[in-house]
Amino acid sequence: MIPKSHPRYESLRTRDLIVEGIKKGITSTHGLIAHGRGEAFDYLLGEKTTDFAKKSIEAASALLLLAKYPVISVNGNVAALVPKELIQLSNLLSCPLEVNIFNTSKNREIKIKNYLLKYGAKNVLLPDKKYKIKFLKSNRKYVNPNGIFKADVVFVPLEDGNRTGALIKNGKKVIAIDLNPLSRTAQKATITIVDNITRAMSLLIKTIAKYKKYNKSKLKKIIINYNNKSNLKNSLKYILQNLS
Ligand code: PTJ
Repeated sequence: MIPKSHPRYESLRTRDLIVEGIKKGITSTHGLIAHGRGEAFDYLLGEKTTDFAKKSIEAASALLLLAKYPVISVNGNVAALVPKELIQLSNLLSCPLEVNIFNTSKNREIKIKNYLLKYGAKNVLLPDKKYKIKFLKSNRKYVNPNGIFKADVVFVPLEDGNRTGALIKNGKKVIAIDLNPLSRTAQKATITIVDNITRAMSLLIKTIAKYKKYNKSKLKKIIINYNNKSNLKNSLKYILQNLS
């Protein structure tokens, strides 16, 4: 048990969640490396949600509310870190959660699904080998016909490289959470939230709950006034300032 008074409590707590995820069979061992990479960037960001990330969260909330068929993609790391928040988000948007993992394992896909169902998820989809998105070679190409296959907006919490670009080429809009503003996912997404998923999810949920009262034109204005490229540049400048 980590004492709450420990100066690195939050970091140690999230490390434990990833280790527990591996023990439960939902997180890949590669997830440890991914997590370490994220932690390094979080350190450079001062381990807090920046004003730039807040702007991205506002734009992402508007885009998710305007979407005709949004879908939340779930991998082994996010299932371990934020299971309750993923379910809250899917309930708020009345949209499915879809398991989509990079490190191929049918067993782990089923375990992630069951884990989310145990936490109260209503609709968890698994990939179907009969349905693929184009321009992608990895296991992530397999999708569910009632999920990512027909989605117009895909919410992609932290993950590796090239799927975001492929989803965009398949005509979808992508919202990504990634602590590394230089990653391919961050660079290719329609909206990139450069923040730790453990902080960003609750703010995203709160913002969507607030924006639910807004009309379409107000939501569209929020998106029009948002520029992902300059937001990414500002995140990098912020890191550089912290370094100097
Ligand atoms: O469960 P699977 O098989 O789908 O595998 C999932 C991982 C995450 C292991 C896989 O997608 C992978 O290898 O990812 P990468 O290439 O290591 O990339 C993960 C990205 O997420 C990196 O850019 C990290 O900086 C970022 N990241 C890691 N932890 C967090 C994060 N971003 C936000 N919040 C975090 N907590």
